[in-house]
Amino acid sequence: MNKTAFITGATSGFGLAATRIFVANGWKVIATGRRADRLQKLAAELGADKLHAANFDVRDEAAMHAAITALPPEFAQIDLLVNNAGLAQGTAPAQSASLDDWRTMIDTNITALVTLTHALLPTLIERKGGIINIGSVAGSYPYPGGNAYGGTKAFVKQFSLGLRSDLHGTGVRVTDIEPGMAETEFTVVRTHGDQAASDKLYTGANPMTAEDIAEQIYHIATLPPHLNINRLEIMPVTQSYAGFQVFRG
Ligand code: NDP
Ligand code: 8X3
Repeated sequence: MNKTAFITGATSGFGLAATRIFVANGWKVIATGRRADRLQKLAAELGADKLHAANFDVRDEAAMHAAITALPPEFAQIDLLVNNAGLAQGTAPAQSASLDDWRTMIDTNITALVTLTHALLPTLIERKGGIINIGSVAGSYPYPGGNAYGGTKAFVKQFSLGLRSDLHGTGVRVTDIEPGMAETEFTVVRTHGDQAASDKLYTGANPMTAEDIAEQIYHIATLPPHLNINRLEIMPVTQSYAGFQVFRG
């Protein structure tokens, strides 16, 4: 086992939990995020021979390319890209949502994801590697206030399926994991720092954990090479569908 994973958004939530699982199973991980202090702590915990900390904002294309160019040779042969860095901003209806929030989600969840994928595709093809994108149930099912966030995750789903098509015959696997409710820092970020709102959402709901999703990422990455899970939609048992709404004026 001498495989390397490039995991974006490894300072928190799914990306952090996945980094720990991959390293525990003998992988090397390039862990990315903006919070350098967290990445340094993680490198100290897991070992600099196992974890390379790449500290950049995924929306900064020049910084992204510089981080890739600066990879030490022992981390440069990438077998797996986990496009996990992402966020929701706001829960307001479209008519009162912040355009800045929408642009942040599009820049992070779409533009950065395709930019990084484009940069790493040659290596992934050479290594017959894999791409695991983190979509969301919000990309398939609309809900009030989901507007642009759901739109970005619908893009991730369709882009993932399109990559499958284009990578036909290369041996590269592509999966879109589409989680429902999981307790991470996601809702604190979405509410611009409202920990009480986050606690209220998750309390008593028995949501998924970061580890639940990280285990799925690892499982998919280590399936026999002739298998490809195209999409994995996964929810806590406590979450389901609510149907259509009708307005009577
Ligand atoms: P967290 O907020 O806990 O983690 C998000 C990660 O993304 C952090 O490591 C953060 O790092 C990174 N990130 C965000 N913006 C940037 C940026 N501009 N540049 C670099 N890194 C960035 O949330 P989750 O773990 O829950 O979210 C991970 C993914 O899962 C996201 O794509 C989210 O949309 C998706 N998702 C989450 C669900 C949930 O219920 N939690 C359900 C379905 C999908 P840093 O801030 O240090 O830069
Ligand atoms: C996050 C899940 O249901 O909050 O992608 O949109 S949800």
